[in-house]
Amino acid sequence: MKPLILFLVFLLTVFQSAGQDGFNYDESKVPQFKLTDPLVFPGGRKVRSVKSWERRRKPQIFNLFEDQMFGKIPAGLKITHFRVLEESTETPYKNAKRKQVEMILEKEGKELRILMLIYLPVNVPSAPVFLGYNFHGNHSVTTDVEVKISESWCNNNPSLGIINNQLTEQSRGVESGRWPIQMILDAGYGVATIFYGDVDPDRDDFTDGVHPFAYRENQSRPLPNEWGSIAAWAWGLSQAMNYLEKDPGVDPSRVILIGHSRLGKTALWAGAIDSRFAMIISNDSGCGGAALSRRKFGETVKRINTSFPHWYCTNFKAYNDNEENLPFDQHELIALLAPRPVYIASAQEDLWADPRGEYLSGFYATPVYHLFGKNGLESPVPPSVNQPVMNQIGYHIRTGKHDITEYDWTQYIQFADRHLLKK
Ligand code: GTR
Repeated sequence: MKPLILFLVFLLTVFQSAGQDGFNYDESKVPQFKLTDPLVFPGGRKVRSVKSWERRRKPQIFNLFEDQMFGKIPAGLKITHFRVLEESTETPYKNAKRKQVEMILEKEGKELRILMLIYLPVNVPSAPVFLGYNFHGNHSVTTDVEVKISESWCNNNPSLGIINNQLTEQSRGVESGRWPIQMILDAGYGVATIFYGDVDPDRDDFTDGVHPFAYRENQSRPLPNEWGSIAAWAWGLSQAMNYLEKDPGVDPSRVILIGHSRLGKTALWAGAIDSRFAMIISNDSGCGGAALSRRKFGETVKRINTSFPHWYCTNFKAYNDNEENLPFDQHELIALLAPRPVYIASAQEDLWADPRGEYLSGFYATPVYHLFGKNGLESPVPPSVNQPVMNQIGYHIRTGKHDITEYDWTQYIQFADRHLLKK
């Protein structure tokens, strides 16, 4: 009996030290690493002024992210028409106005149609707005029966009524817990959301969504340095901004990007490509989002490029098992957003997304915020759970799992009040 128990203990130890599925969740096994310094030019010269950051160093870092990770977005590709399909104050919410806007890209007889759902507080003449994608259709964020159902391809999810890759009536309201619309409106903010599959279905197929609209003759997928799906989704947010800038109910100088998980990765890149966004929120964005890649804690570059080969550009695959040779790390993605307020959030049980790595990105981006005279995440040690930090960079780690909750939204509203509310 005894040898058997010893053997089982041995097996358990081997299993635990390997980590679940062979991924590392043990802080003591995080490799030693040296980060690239956003404030040092490749030749070793230091960035000492906002001017030299803005004119020279920031474009260098941006170009590397574009060329090696997210892929170049084709210049000049734009939504050709915006159509307000309907607007009404008859909604399930108090003091609210709903608008549904169709964004159409028309080119050579082909069309891409993207639906945006907007709720605005009627008592605010020109409202700040949270803009973000949803995973399962605009109708999934609300019980409002007037909200249209997208016909775009969606990953099957029978428990949400998504079969044959089509959204259905059954998924109305299923994500309303993630979108506390009344609370957002009551705080004086609007909310605008789009089903991400309308811009590019989330699958490794470059014949659908927006990509084909930019192909040259005989091209059937992006070149190694051309846009993957995350860059395509980021493009869509800029297009939405083109509409919001013209909507009289919206204050375009106070549009806040928000995204959870892969859509948090998207929000960060969208903020980097488009300086019109006033604030950026990354909720549990993890690997390829806010988390430092060199820590190799939880999800890794290789794993993300294998499970989701279409998210980043082909060049990014050169860093599979090769994070130390990345010419940047994710702290520099945060630095690209400076001096705008940015909030990074983690969840305690979401080890896959490396909460500590998400915090450290904000910490290592902080010297760039200092250049602008702003405070970021000043301590090398993350705060305790449910103890938000709110400088120009905000951060919290809440109890619970990978999700976006009312607790998260409560902090985002407070952070937005602090930075964007007109006194
Ligand atoms: C996971 C992926 C993460 C995260 C997440 C999500 O499967 O590994 O990087 O993006 O999906 O978007 O929910």
